[in-house]
Amino acid sequence: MCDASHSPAGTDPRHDADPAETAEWRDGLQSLVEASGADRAGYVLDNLLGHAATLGLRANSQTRTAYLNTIPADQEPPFPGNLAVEERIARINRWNALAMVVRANQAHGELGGHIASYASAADLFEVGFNHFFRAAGADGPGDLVYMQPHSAPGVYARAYLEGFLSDDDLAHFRQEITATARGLRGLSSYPHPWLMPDFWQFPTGSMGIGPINAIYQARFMRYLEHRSLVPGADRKVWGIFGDGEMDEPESIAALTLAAREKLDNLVFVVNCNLQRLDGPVRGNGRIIDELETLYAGAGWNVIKLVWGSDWDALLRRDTNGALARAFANTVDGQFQTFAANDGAFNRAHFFNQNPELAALVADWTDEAIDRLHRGGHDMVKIHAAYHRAAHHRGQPTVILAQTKKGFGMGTAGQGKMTTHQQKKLDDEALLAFRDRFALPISDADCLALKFYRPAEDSAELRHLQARRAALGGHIPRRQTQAPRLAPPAVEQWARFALSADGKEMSSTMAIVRMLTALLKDPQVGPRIVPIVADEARTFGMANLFRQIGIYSAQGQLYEPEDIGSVLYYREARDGQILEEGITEAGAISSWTAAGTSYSVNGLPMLPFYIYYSMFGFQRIGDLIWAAADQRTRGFLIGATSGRTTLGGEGLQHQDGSSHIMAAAVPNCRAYDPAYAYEVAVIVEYGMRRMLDEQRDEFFYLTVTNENLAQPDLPQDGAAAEGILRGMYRLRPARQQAAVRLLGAGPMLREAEMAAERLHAEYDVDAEVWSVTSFSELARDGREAERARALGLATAPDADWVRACLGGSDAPVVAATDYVRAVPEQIRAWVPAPYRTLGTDGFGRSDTRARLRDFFEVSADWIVLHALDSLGLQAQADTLRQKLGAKTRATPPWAQ
Ligand SMILES: Cc1ncc(C[n+]2csc(CCOP(=O)(O)OP(=O)(O)O)c2C)c(N)n1
Ligand SMILES: [Mg+2]
Repeated sequence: MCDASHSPAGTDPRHDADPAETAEWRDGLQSLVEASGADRAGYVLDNLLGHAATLGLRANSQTRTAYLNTIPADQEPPFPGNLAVEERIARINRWNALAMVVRANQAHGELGGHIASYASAADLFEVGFNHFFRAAGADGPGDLVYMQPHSAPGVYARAYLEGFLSDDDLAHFRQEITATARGLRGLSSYPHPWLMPDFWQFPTGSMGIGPINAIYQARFMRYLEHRSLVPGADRKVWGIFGDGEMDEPESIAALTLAAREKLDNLVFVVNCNLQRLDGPVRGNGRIIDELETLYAGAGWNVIKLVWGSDWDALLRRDTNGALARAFANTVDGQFQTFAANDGAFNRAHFFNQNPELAALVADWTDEAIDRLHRGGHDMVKIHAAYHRAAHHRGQPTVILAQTKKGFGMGTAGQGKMTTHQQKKLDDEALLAFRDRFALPISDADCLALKFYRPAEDSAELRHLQARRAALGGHIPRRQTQAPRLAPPAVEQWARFALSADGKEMSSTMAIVRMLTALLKDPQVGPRIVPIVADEARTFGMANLFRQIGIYSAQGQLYEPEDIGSVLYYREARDGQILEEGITEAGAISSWTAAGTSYSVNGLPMLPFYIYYSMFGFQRIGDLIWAAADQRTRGFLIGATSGRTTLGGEGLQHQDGSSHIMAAAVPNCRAYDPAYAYEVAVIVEYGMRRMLDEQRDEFFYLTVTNENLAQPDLPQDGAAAEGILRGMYRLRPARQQAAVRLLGAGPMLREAEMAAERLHAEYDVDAEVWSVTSFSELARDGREAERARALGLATAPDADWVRACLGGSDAPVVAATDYVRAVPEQIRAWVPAPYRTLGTDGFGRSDTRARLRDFFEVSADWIVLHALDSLGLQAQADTLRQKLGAKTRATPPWAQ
């Protein structure tokens, strides 16, 4: 029950010293509303609140309004469509969506799917499709719609009526593999651009990703406009999300950003069916009120859409505010119970609470009470809310629409605790559903779950096609064509790295220098989007502040403290850097928006998101997974990285695992280069693959802040191929290698030192290989093995690992700054005894040298394992002593 102080209809006598005076002020406001209208009264109220703040009054600012619609009935614009026809279309979609799920489940019991979510959201979708969601076409670039994932069946049902999905498609909901085997196409359970590249644009399946991606998408649109890369357009980002989904931190993490940046191109529709999967979202409170406070507090325009038109008559009758008081005293758990029960129950338990309420419906039948709609099931009210949202200026808008979960599923599901996972309906429930929505489907067709599509010249299809034609065509539709962009020749931006001539430099410094040079390229330069999450100075990128500016929609309203410096902190409306502040989730969302611009805007952009590698895959791996699904093209730069190389940093920063996680993302190409020239070769290759060849893949590079004497790119030509395929021979043996040392990233130097020591101190001839990517090597190995097993004509003679290490059985020792699982990936293809050294365990914040010794990856340890592999025990014993082997019984990963 709600605190009386929140009651809009009265004051709380316990805290009111002068109720008569309070009433006068209230009456004054009431008169203003009556005389000048709600907008004017709202303005005056805001003005007074602003003034109150200047007087130092502690106004308990009310971001919570009554549990009523924000838009009064008399302010609704006329409904422009054909209500009866549009309601019939929605009913047909409800049926086809339901039939799709139940059919898939009947055929294969393990195939799930959701009915209740779309059942509650159908009208919210339909009004959007009929009146608001514009497709890309001659009239403009089109709107972008982030759709609730488990409402996908409804979106497919709509596409079926529009004629761009077929009966066969619908019959293969959740059967992508079966369908492909039959030469058909299956429909993925959730929005999935990887599986349905010409249909879905945004993968929203993991709750929270849709909302945050949508916000940064709307922000990126502005960025492109402000940088004059696209013309200004009245283009909107819509998002239809669940009320339960709002509990995800990502959903609400960027609300203030959206308001701060005045993203009036953004509209959230939160389907408040009051339930999530297990039960009520806020059984003991009201989610709509809570979200109103949250969004209004963050600076959004909030539209509550709580009650349908048929409540208006009751509210007009209710001159004493009894209804508003009853709403204020009813919690969501109770509203859910009302949703699950019929008119008689609602009369007995809601209206009969007191005589005033009972009187309101005294002359109503139970059926009429049963038909009282919630706001999110009333197309006229939904239209009014969308219309206001679409025309609102200066703020993003959220529409909080109250619905019933499982609407129309009757006793089989409406408002039931278990409705979320309902995917079976018995015959009786199917027939009841058909009758409830008056669908012209015979008993036999109903029980056979036949899809229903009215005749092409029916009123429904003609109307629907006309509406979509007026809005530019079908949606969702993903654009796959984009212009190619030829990257500049590597010598233009990385000569310093290719011919480094032994100069000392870290690979982090090298990549920043490359980026700085690339930014000057007339073709690619303007398309680069450098993204940082408050770490630009860490990576030596402060020079870019002045050079290309930090994007800020407002420009720079202050004189920066360091204005006199050549590197001053320059914010500009056409600034190019996205400085996101400390939000990796936000930064990766920007990266995704930029990296999919080739599709969304037909304008290829090239994002470089540069961050501490530990705060990437580990922190926001699911957002990266969604970006991969979304076919994002761009660079992720783990700078700085490594578990021992980041010595002295906060322990949480030390990364020993990101390469394992990156290896699991199918279209991520992950590299751990050691030298600046390797970085150059990989960046050049990445640009060529993504911008020119337009492959849907992205590149992950880890670089480090360890200064190294940088050698030149070996001139033999084989190095470049090896760098890209994952390994190449850096130092040949003097005569014949007795042992082969593999070093990755910062451990390459250790391997080189180990080779020297093996030669000088033990007379062991060692060759050294630079491994730039264990994951690429492993992929290659797997592919070759599979092709051979399948007898495919494309099977290569050997995988790259064997091509490099074959022809000798000299032992191989690999060292990495990551966990051993990284080099272990290639064990199957190493044709000799193989040892892997890595950094398993928790880090320490000690010096690099001590860390490398602690984790047993330093040159000494590489030497020890080389000697041990060769059976040179006497020599190994001396070294064991030097390393204090006896005191090291517990391995580092157990400490
Ligand atoms: C990150 C994540 N966690 C859990 C789920 C599983 N899941 C799918 S839908 C759902 C409930 C959604 O409730 P709500 O957002 O209120 O949507 P409704 O179905 O009620 O419209 C859950 C828990 C998921 N998809 N993603
Ligand atoms: Mg819900």
